Amino acid sequence: MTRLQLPKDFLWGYATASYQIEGAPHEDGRADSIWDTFCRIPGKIADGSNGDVACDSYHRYKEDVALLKDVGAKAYRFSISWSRVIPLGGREDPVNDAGLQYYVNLVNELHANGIVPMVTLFHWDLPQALYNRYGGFMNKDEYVQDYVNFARLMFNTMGGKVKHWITYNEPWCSSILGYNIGQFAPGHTSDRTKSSIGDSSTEPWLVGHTLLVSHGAAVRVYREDFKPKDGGTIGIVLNGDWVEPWDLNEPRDVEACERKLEFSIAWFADPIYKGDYPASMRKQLGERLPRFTNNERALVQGSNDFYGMNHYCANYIKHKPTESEPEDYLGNLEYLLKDKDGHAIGPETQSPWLRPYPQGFRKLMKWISDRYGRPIIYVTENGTSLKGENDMPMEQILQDDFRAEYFRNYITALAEAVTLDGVDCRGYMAWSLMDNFEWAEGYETRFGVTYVDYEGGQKRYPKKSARVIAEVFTSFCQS
Ligand code: PNW
Repeated sequence: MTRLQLPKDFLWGYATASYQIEGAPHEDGRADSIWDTFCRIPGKIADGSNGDVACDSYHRYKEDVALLKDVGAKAYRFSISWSRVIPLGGREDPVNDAGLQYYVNLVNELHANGIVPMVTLFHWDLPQALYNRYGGFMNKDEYVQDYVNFARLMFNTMGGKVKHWITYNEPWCSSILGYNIGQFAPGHTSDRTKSSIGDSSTEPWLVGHTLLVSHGAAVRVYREDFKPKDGGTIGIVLNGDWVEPWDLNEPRDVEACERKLEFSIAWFADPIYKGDYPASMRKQLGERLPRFTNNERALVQGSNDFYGMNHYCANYIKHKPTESEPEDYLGNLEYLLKDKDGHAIGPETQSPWLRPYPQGFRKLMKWISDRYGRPIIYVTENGTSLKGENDMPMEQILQDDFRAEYFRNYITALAEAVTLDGVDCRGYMAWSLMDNFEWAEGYETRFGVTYVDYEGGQKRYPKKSARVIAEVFTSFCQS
């Protein structure tokens, strides 16, 4: 039997995002993002909460870094709050040096502790001012210039110290959850019971296009003006769950599986690696799916130095025998938690969409690797919530065997993909370093390997899973 192995210098660690952990929304000149305003709308966040305090990382970043060191992390993926560094967001708007300094301090603290920073420029918190000014992502020409200006500011400020850049976290979520379902900021949807504005049949595809083009434009700036001297790498992070047919013997379910992967992953990855949207999307969406101009294609195609992969779970997929609805974003199919025989894909967690299925991780890594010519992959998120965790006493929370097993199984699946399938994976960031603001789920759902005591002054207590992750990587990474 081949021994499962990961490279000795494999970059493993933890991920977080600005709005989920920082708090301090009005300190040192930060202005609102679309998440600050979204949280103020009654009914949008499960427990009525917001990111006003969160993990208080704006004041406790040194504790965060000490925690990372404590749990043996080699790397830390965090994101920039755009409205902290350019409060009004735009290319003519003033830069906020105090906000910028926070990230410089964080990066310095990471380096002082031997931890590699991985920076996500955008993890969903668009400056509210840009949404008000021209509709944010819906105005491609304005938005691309403002995003590139923001990206350039960050490259300029930290390019010497940051060698791993991510343009976007999960553009699928910004497009579909933000502009189709309306579950995430800014909450656009055709469903008038949820929002007075939005067109689910057209807006998500326009938003996705804007995000892709702006990603490509920022990568070009990095490659032309920074990469030659700074020598770093840059890529986008895409989310994607694995899929299994609801009925293995139904070819239309098998076909629908591929279509589901195309509508969620290839929507963004095909333009980047192949130069255009997948044929299945063009077929279903027609002219609602934008077309790349020659200039846009030149920006987008080939724009990934690495593929950033967020992955959590899997679903069963059942084809729909009827014509697709205009609001459909899945590829005219149903995704289900049980197959034809009533067998569940995985155990329940606190997140309705998340059922662990570790073998799906290995399969998806291979699918990405095969489809895109064996790119360098960084797993930029992977993790789980735990059913009822928030209601448990603290001693029980710290003994999170379910999460520890999840990580053991998923990291083993990763080692299989690398050792047995030849997938070129260079790093892995678990989601998340600590419990934090889980978007529309508020604080009821915890994803951390560290317990955060929100009532007791945001104190942090490592859970068992933090120790297990270190053990698992230590055993795979010895050569
Ligand atoms: C990711 N879904 O998002 C995000 O990048 C993180 O910020 C987040 O905290 C983490 O996963 C855990 O949820 C997702 O509904 C959020 O399918 C929701 C979904 C997928 C990904």
